[in-house]
Amino acid sequence: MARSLKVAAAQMGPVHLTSVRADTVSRMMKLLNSASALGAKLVLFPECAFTTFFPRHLIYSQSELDEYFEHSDQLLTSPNTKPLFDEARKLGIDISVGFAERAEDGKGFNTSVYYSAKKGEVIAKYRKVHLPGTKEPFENPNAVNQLEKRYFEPGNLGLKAFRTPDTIGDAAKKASGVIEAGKGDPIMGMLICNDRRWPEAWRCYGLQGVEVVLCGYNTVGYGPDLWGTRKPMTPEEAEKDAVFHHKLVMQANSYMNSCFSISAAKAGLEDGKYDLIGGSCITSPEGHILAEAKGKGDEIVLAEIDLEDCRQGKEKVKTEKLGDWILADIAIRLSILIGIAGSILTASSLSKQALSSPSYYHKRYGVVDGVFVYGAEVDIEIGPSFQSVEGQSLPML
Ligand code: CDT
Repeated sequence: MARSLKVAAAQMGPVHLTSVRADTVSRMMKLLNSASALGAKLVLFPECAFTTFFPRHLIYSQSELDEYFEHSDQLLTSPNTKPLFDEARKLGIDISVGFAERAEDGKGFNTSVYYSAKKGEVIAKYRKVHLPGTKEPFENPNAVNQLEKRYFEPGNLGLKAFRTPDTIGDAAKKASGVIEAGKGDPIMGMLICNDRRWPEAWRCYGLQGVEVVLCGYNTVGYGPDLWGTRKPMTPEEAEKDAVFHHKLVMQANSYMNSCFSISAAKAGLEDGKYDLIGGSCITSPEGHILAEAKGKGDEIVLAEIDLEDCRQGKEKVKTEKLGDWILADIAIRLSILIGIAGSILTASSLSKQALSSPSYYHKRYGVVDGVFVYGAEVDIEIGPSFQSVEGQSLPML
């Protein structure tokens, strides 16, 4: 049985420091209407979609900074954001959108929500785990800054997959007593920009049976202070490379986790200075690009996807069996032992070292209630990606 739906990335051109919020929201509503006319049932907007990517700027004034933030419980009522959600409800389109979140305790997060049009409410929230950049600006006055670590805390909600009710017509419902493998409501997960470069972030979702990963982004094409340089590059070469790496991670991780992905850029020359890449795209579980943006302005990227296409890879190609992981675990332990033969480290400090070294991240797999999850054996000191994921699982229906 096909489980098809039309999905879209709403790529946005630049939003400037001087942009008026109502105008930006109007642009977003226009994109939503275009997607609706094409039959989309889900539209993804970029990271921090409502404003310029303000972490480029050193802002001292709290009141000025507050202009860029929203409270997540006020998204559906604040004049800054309400019109977009109202339009989504009216059109019957689910949306996922990124914004700077001010939490009740005053902390800032780089957040994405998923809004269900059918329910008329936000049904999932994700806070970006991998915050790039620095707390303080670079000394070079011409550098591209990314002060995310200054304005945001690392996400503390984990990477929880969720189902999106009523996005496909004939999904089997548990409540009806009919449980057919792979026939339920779609399973989705959210990443934000830099998260997409971390395989363990994807794997957290992959191990929960994710079918569609949503990722909004603001990625600068040329920022040698920020990215570091392997070799000198012209801005044009650097941008080409940045687009290449964006597509590489979307395609490769879709393939490795047998899921679709949708990515939506804020693109173009923001604040007259920061050239953001385009490349918004929709990828298949086989790693192919199904649709991609043509330019760097406001644009809808649309594809019809059949979630059934996720199953072959999940069930036949990349099946995870306990025995396989025990063997992998033994192999990793042996290679550690051989690698440090002669060292005075004890076996227990060895295994601690293995866990804290990125190259041994495989060890972080574990089994909780019969389901493979990340972080089952490790604690949150190991790395930000593993926060709060212990025990969270969403077996495929
Ligand atoms: N917004 C965001 O996360 N941008 C980052 C820039 C990386 S800077 C080293 C990205 O991964 O695209």
